Amino acid sequence: MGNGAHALIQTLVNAGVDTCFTNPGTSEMHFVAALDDSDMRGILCLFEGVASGAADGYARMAGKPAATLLHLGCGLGNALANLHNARKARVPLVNIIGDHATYHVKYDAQLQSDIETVAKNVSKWIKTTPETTRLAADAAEAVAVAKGPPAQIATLILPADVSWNDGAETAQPHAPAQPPRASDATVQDLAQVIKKSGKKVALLLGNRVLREAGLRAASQVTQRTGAKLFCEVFPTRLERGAGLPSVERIAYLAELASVQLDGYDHLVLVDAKAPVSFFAYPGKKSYLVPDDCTAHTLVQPHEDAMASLQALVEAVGASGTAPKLQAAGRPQLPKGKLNAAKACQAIGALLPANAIISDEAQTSGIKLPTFTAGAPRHDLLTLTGGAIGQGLPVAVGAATASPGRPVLALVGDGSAMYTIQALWTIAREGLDVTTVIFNNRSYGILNIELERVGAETIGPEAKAQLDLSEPAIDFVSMAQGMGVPARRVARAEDFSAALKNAFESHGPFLIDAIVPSEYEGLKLKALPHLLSALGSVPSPMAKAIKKKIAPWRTGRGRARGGSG
Ligand SMILES: Cc1ncc(C[n+]2csc(CCOP(=O)(O)OP(=O)(O)O)c2C)c(N)n1
Ligand SMILES: [Mg+2]
Repeated sequence: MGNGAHALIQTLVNAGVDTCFTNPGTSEMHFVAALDDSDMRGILCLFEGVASGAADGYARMAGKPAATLLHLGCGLGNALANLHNARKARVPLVNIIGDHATYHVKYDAQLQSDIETVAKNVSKWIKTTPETTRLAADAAEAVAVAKGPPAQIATLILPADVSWNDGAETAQPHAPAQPPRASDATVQDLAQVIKKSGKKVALLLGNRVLREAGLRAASQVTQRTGAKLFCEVFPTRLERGAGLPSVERIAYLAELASVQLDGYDHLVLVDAKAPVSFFAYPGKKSYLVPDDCTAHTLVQPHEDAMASLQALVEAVGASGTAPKLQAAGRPQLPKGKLNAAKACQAIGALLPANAIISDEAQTSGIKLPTFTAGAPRHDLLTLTGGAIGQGLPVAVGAATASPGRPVLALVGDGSAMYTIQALWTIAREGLDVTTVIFNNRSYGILNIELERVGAETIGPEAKAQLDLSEPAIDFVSMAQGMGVPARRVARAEDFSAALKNAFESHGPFLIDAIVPSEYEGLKLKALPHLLSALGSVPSPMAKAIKKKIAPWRTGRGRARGGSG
């Protein structure tokens, strides 16, 4: 029998949780001390939001939880935005939060706070272990709950004396869950809906069916029945590229999403929620399923999503149908003054096989789906919960979980500044992460939003809240200061050369890409008017306008902006 911390770590490792993103303090010192004796890998992050985002990225790629180690309520609070993103990503994650010793709580010492209340926002399963003998069992339960289904965040609060006292025994992992698949009645009903002739049907794919097996199965259904394939706006992990079925993402801008969904009689949700607008806007719709369209749910969160989709394939008679696969094809290398679209073009031209893209490029990534559609197959990880500062931490976790796979983090300059400390962890761990900062010296998306919400006057003080140009942020110095080699580029040829180099050499590199904002001047002024017009013009005209705003073809790419 050892102390609580040893038993806790051994229990986590036994249950497959062998990676912990840490930012410890005094109350976690026994956990830290016990790492040396264990098979747990501790990875230090210099801000809790990096640790939580990294655990999210890890889970997306490893398909199993990592742990975070955080310091009391304040440390957990700092981790919250990326825990929120992880909750929306529906990934498994185990928080270990150190707390004061049980007998110390009553003194209301400086760091004393209500940890459970902080955790409640992101975690349904929260337990403060009151004594050492119960710690290992609680840890085993935390991992089982986190794995689900549904996958979720479990938070184990660990008083310091529970951690340092002896008397703990390691607990065995729970048996893996055996989730049921959707009922036969549901599957048969939906098969009838999809096959009903004369009705327009679309499938909206989400979360667990966006990997190869799910995409192939869904494509079999649509190839057999003529239904349309969409996927949710911000997927947790989407496999895409040459040789895989391509799927059109629902647009971030609600007005464009409405055009995409216009005319469908039935929307079949496969592990996805019915689409809603990111925000409410005066006079605009929040719920984006058209009024005369019926939404149907194939699979519940606690059920087996893949098995349910497979049952649907059989029920519509598509078992023998070949899925439609994306052909290989890359764009030319761009030339001249760099802009965001050209950077995306270069990425499409140079992306290595088996890459993982952590996409927080915001407005600068609008052309990314088109230019990478026929690139070698890759995984795309996106900003699931809209809380920015996630792209770099997710890249840390994805690279940790996937040694041997190149990771590309695409990050807006504004977003990068929330969790820039991630670069230090990337350097320290020697992770193969290439970072592109889209340095448009602006909260570009918010310029669009400011026009879009119908603000009456936009004065210099308002504009200053969205402007990052003075002083200009020097990402090269910051990267170098944290051990990441870096280069600033303003021409397309230099961007391509830097990117090629970064892909060819293992390890971290950062490109500070100086680009203009995608939406400026007349284009910015015109956008809200065009978007408003979409709701009141005939459908073919709306589709034509959407093509102008988002010119890439259905099925090859999609319209998307950022997280507003
Ligand atoms: C935690 C959090 N804080 C603030 C915001 C509001 N917000 C959304 S996008 C954005 C600016 C993004 O700027 P950048 O990353 O430079 O991308 P750009 O819009 O310039 O393409 C902000 C501040 C948010 N979504 N989440
Ligand atoms: Mg920006």
